[in-house]
Amino acid sequence: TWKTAMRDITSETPDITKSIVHHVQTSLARAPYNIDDFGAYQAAALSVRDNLIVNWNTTQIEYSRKSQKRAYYLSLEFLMGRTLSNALLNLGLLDQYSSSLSSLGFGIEDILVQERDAALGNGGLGRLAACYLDSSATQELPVWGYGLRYKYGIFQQLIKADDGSQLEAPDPWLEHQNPWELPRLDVTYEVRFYGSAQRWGEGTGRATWSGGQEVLAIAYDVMIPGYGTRSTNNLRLWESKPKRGFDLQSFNAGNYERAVESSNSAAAITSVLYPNDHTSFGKELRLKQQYFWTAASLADMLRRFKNLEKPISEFAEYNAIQLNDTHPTLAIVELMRILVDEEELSWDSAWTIVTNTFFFTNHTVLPEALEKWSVPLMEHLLPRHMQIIFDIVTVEKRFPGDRDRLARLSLIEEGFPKQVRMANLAVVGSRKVNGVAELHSNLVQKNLFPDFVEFYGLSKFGNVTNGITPRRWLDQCNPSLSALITDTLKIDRNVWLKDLYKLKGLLAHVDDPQFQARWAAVKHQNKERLALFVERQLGIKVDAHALFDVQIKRLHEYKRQTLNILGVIHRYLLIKSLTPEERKKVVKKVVFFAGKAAPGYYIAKLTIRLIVNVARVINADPDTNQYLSLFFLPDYSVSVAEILIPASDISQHISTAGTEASGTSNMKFCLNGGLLVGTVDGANIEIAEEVGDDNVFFFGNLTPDVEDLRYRHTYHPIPVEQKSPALAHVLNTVSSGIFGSDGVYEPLLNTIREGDFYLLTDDFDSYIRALEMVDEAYADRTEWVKKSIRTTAKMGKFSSDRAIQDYAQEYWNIESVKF
Ligand code: 26Q
Repeated sequence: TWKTAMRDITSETPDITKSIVHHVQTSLARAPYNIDDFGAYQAAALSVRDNLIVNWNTTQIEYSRKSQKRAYYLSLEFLMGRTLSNALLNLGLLDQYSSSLSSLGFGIEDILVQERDAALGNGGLGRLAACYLDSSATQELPVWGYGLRYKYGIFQQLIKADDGSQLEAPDPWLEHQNPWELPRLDVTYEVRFYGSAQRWGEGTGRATWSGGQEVLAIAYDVMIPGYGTRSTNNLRLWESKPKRGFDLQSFNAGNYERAVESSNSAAAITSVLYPNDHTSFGKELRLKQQYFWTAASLADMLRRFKNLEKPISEFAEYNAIQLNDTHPTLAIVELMRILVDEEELSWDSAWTIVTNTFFFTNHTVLPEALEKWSVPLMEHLLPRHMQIIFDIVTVEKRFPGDRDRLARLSLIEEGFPKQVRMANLAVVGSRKVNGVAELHSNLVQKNLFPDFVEFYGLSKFGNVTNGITPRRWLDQCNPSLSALITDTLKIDRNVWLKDLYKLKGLLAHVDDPQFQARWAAVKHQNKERLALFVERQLGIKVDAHALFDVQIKRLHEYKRQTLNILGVIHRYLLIKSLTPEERKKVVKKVVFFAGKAAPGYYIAKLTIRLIVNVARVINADPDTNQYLSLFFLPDYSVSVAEILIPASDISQHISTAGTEASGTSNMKFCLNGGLLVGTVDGANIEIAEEVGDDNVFFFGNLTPDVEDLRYRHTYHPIPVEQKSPALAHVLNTVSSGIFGSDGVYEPLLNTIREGDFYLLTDDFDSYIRALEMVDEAYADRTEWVKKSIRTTAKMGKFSSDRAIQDYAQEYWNIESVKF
């Protein structure tokens, strides 16, 4: 216990133990004998942080000394999850901290789970940014992230006990001090809003922007350690603060409300992460977030560049800026403003610098996700930027073309009000544009920006298939599998975790019965771990011998969780119709769902409600519940994913073909030996190319057919009864009220009966067939284990190390900094 440890501290005590105890007594100002698990977590974190700070400092000094080109990853989301376990792994200190904590009377597992997730993101896009930071640091690349330090991350999801619907609660993740950030109260910038812009210098395009409101941006630095290197990169997050405490004049005049008004509005900018993904609303506060963040980040980059004492014309030779979707597109305009108005460069030389600096990644082709901002709002909030956008438009108009084509190329969409198309602006202002998987990148070229492809040529458009970090998504979340792999490959973990292609060495062992048995045992152990987690969360026992089937992602119609739950109901009705004798032949299955719905997304929330209520009925049915059970795990997060992914036998990635840009959890499941049930969409296609078609359960219509099918839904509709009697039966069963009466689900069911934009009626039968194939394959357990091994073995391509290399070489042109 702590008491003994304290008394026993001698010169023999390991330094780590001393350091933990030291932080209890100093940083935490607590007595070591009354420390709980949370206090022990805090002390251990502070002690680990000391190591990170030293490495971080050394790295940043080296970057400055070497003056090489740097890259900046601008993302409004960084979905980091927990840090302590990752920092310990990357520093190579896990075993030492584990034994120090144990000598102090604590189990490392109990300590690690004390940490709250840093959940500054919605889903795929935010988690991708986090994986890319890990890979950049690991490869010793001079890459910084820039984002916002939201006071509240993605909302906490609660499931209402009475009707099973989603409730949202705030996520006050900074309630306790955050040991992973360094407040840089001295690194601040002033960011202007509103005011007016006055043109000057005839023909130069210059202007002065003045007046309005000024808000202070304060830097908080999050340390990003690389794996197996001292290289420690920086993620700089901005917090907003009023420039002056409050308006003293109003205060003295007795108008207290007015006195704090503007200071409140300044603090509000970084108060909360917007919880919508794939819908752009046009809220003023969101636009404020985007400008606040891009302005502060660019000012910071410029200050750093000026320290190099190079001519401003060389800016793009020293800086590459990656735009994570259109959210930071204003950075293009802001850099123009700085170069033209403040550096007094000519418009053309400024534009050359800008278009050599920026790179733009698109993450979705869904039209409702494409950002547009109303011109009047922009004129009001950012008058100078609106002028610059109009000037870019004028310059672009110099190029020939017919009127329709020019309209499609235009940055401004006609209408009431007129709108700025951020994606077009991002394309025009960037050196290169990329999608996130082969299919998606083709759709970006053919459907989203065909006129720009014609205009600029294909060389401006590329593909970088997404990747995931194998450190978090294999070694950390699945230590037993990692250990088995190391043991089998007979090479250091350090080596294969940095060169994931090494996994193909597992193929040589695929027929070894002993290895197969160990592989299966690891999967089973992970299923037991998940079963225990579910029992603690929901109080229901789970049979770990059943097939585990998982779908975890944001709730969205295009991702078709509805298809999955209707499939579950189909299976339930089928089992129910069997005799007890027949039932014994059924493959036992447990289905897991998790994911959040945007608070205003009515249909997605209704889907959650249906899943929860179907689960209540199915799990309580004694005829079937040993063959089929169903769980909706509330409050999905990175940490929950770390438990679910290693435990899956199959996972579902069943978006309507052509709608899921890439998907990244598909990669995580396969890396952990889980097989995919999926449509021919996003990165599923490239995964199948790597692991082999026989190891993926594909179904459904293909992308080229989607347009035609939708056309037929609109102009030649066929009733569900005719198209898929099985689906019609399921829909009628839901309507009949056995999962809740009063017709609550009708609006959801009607999206399928009428219009069926996401083509559930077209894909249902082949989906059910794919699941039957899963059952058949799972019955031959040896073959199944081989499929599982082969899948993991062929996942080398999907390391985010490969993706970051692609960006570093093909886009940013940066080199690693070794020291
Ligand atoms: C835009 C404007 C206003 C408010 C919110 C937004 C917004 C926020 C988040 C729009 C989109 C997002 C997130 C998109 C996203 O996560 N896309 C996913 O990106 C992954 C990484 O590339 C892909 O794997 C997924 O396929 C893609 O859906």
